[in-house]
Amino acid sequence: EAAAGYLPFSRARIGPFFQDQPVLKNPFLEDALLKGYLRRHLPEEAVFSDLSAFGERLAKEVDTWGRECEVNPPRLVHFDPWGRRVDHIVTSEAWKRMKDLSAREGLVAIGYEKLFGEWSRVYQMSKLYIYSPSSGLYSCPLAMTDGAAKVIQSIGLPPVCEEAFGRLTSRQPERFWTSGQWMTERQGGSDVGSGTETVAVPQTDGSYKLHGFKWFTSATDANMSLTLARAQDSRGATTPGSKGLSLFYAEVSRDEDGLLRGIEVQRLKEKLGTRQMPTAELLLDGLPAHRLSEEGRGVASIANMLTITRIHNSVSAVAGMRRVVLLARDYATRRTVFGKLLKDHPLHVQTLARMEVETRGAFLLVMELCRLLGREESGLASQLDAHLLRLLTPVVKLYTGKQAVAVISEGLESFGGQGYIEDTGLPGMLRDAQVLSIWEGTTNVLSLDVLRCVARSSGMVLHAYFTHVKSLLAGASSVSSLTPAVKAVGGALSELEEFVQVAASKGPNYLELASRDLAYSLARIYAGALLIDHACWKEASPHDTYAALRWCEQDLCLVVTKQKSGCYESSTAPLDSGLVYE
Ligand code: UCC
Ligand code: FAD
Repeated sequence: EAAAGYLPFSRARIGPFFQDQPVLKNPFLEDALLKGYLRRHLPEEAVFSDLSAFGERLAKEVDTWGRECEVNPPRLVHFDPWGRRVDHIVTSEAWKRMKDLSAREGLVAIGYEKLFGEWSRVYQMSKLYIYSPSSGLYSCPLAMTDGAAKVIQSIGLPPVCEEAFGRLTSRQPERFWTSGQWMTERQGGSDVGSGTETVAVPQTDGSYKLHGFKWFTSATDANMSLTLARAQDSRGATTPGSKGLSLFYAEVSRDEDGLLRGIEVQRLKEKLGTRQMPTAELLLDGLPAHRLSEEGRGVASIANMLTITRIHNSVSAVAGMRRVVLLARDYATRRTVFGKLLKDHPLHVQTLARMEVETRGAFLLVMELCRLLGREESGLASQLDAHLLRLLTPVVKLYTGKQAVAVISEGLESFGGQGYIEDTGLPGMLRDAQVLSIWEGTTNVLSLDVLRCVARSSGMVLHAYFTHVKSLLAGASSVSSLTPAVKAVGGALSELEEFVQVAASKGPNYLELASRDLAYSLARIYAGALLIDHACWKEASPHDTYAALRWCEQDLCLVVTKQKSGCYESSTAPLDSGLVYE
């Protein structure tokens, strides 16, 4: 061609080379650890065939809907053409299809049908795990829907929301409802007790009308919501603080004129990520509602919802990590640099392997939560299981939320410059991950929740933790290939036990400063034990052993490493403050 006068890049020619894009294959079939975990614990043909078929559909069809949700984000129409206030949140066709799909696939229902007994939650969450990164953030309303169903069920299906429960857990698209979770007000999303200004005015029929301003309400196209407010007494007075909060159920409905009953949508938030989903500011102006909790028991009553949504959050975090690893490893088979494919550059593959190890540890943590939840809901949970579920829920949420950002950020880099290009769909993954450590309790707030549950259980949750990790390690004592990992986890566990005893005598300020590192240590040690345990399974592969060994090379008990530098002592707080405000 050169002889014939061919000039590459001349005029309209843009060069002959085009980079292959990474291809999403069936996310169930591609996930060795997920399949292994299920083969070990839930080897039901029905589960495998359902997840295989769903995975195929995700790769072939649904993933593009997810992208469509991002490209066509929701918008708010305040007024109709004739000036009437309508407050319509207009969502994309793809977002609506996600709702139908979620119902048909039973993404909430599976957890309540309990066809697989104590393993039903593992099945449900496995399905959500492969769905989440393709869901266009529909995973968010599903989390809140599941959480609302759990609350309603746990308070004994009161008649006023029996119908709602049926809808939240329905597989029929035309019946299926989603729920919101309106807790955050302008004065505080973490400090709900002081921050809630919404008042509930009692009506003569026993119901209430809510007046207040909800500052963050996600997936606001929901059919109902659970929310917190202060019930007024007969003199119109309310009780301040957390003790004045009650839990309310409200339906989102329109009157004969098409106007929202008791709600004005002030605006939709402009967000770093989660743009696929509407997040609104709502003025509640006489919203009809029913009180579900005893007066003053609002926070304790919504805690069941928090447990479920925090587990969903963890599932989504690990799902994001898994997805970026799947795409990155595919890309490494297509991209050639310095004369060979990326997959043949050991340093690149080492980077991918480190992401894989992080993902595996996080995955087993999340599945452990689902296992414990399933046991609790089937009435099989021992006291130890119940303690573990309470302790691990904040630990796993906070740990995986942070890990997701780190792993997905590394994942983007593995595509080079293309990882930064908007219409590859990759940057959205990082944006969406960033929220996972903020909503449903920030990292610090959840670290303090760990202290709360330790204190409220008089240390029993930690006792359960130590007992269980030791039993996992005991099962591996005869497996020589795992000896270094078992030693590392065992050593870290002893250090942690010692730390807990010393810290308890130091008082609350010391514990507060240690709480975040404590939570990280709890997560790393437990994940190490789970990786070891999984590698001991008779059908485990050598890769499972390798993953356990690699995980356990890191500082597993960083609370002790940090303690040695004295950074939790009372003298540190003014030093930190001085440094920050210099
Ligand atoms: O962000 C939100 C939605 C986002 C969209 C959905 C995403 C879902 C994932 C999707 C993935 C893609 S909704 C807003 C979420 N907001 C939060 O998470 C609030 C964060 N703040 C906290 O968690 C605080 O620690 C508070 C609000 C719980 C603190 O409240 P109090 O009242 O000051 O705390 P107290 O006094 O310590 O606790 C009051 C009661 C106690 O019960 P009793 O009185 O029986 O001892 C506590 O034991 O509540 C109980 N309690 C709990 N129980 C408090 N926290 C818990 C808990 N986590 N589990 C069980
Ligand atoms: P703050 O509490 O002001 O936190 C600021 C900083 O202070 C954080 O770093 C935090 O860790 C730290 N901090 C707070 N307390 C302590 C403490 N005691 N010790 C040490 N550090 C502390 N809420 C809903 O109710 N419903 C929704 O649907 C919803 N959707 C959301 C969607 C998006 C996209 C986002 C971003 C938020 C959403 N939220 C929703 C709100 C979210 O739950 C809150 O933003 C979150 O809980 C944090 O509360 P805050 O914004 O008041 O932050």
